[in-house]
Amino acid sequence: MEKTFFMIKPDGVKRNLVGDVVSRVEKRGLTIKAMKMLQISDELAKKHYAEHVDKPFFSDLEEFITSGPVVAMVVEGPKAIKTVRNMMGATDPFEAKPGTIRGDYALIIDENVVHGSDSAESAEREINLFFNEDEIV
Ligand code: RTP
Ligand code: MG
Repeated sequence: MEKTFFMIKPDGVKRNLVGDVVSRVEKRGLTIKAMKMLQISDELAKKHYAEHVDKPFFSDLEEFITSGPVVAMVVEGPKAIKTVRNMMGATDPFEAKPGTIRGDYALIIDENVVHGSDSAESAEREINLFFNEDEIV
């Protein structure tokens, strides 16, 4: 069993996709171990996307990810990190295959509905950034 951090971004919440995205995770057979809605601060955005702070797109990314509430989750299952990444589809929705979340619900890279940890190290770091131990069931 493996845990990953998964998040519905502000565009997904605004577009009322929370139920559908959560349903996909549940129907796949993954287990939701923690879930909460929150608004990401500039400080948390810089920590969460630490690997991107020096990239040219970071200011747009920060503005977007702090623009409204998100739904953050800890998701568990066999190979959960890669499984969730596969369910998300490619970063650029134009490249994302139909049947993936981004391939079904998004058009542009700046608003791609979901985030998922990309490695075991990221998963541990991101889970600890968003959740206290006692919030994970
Ligand atoms: P995420 O972290 O949000 O799950 O997305 P990801 O792993 O698929 O992609 P990543 O490389 O980590 O990029 C984080 C977010 O930054 C935006 N981005 N824009 N304009 C660009 O070239 C560019 N590259 C990345 C995307 O919104 C991406 O989700
Ligand atoms: Mg990423």
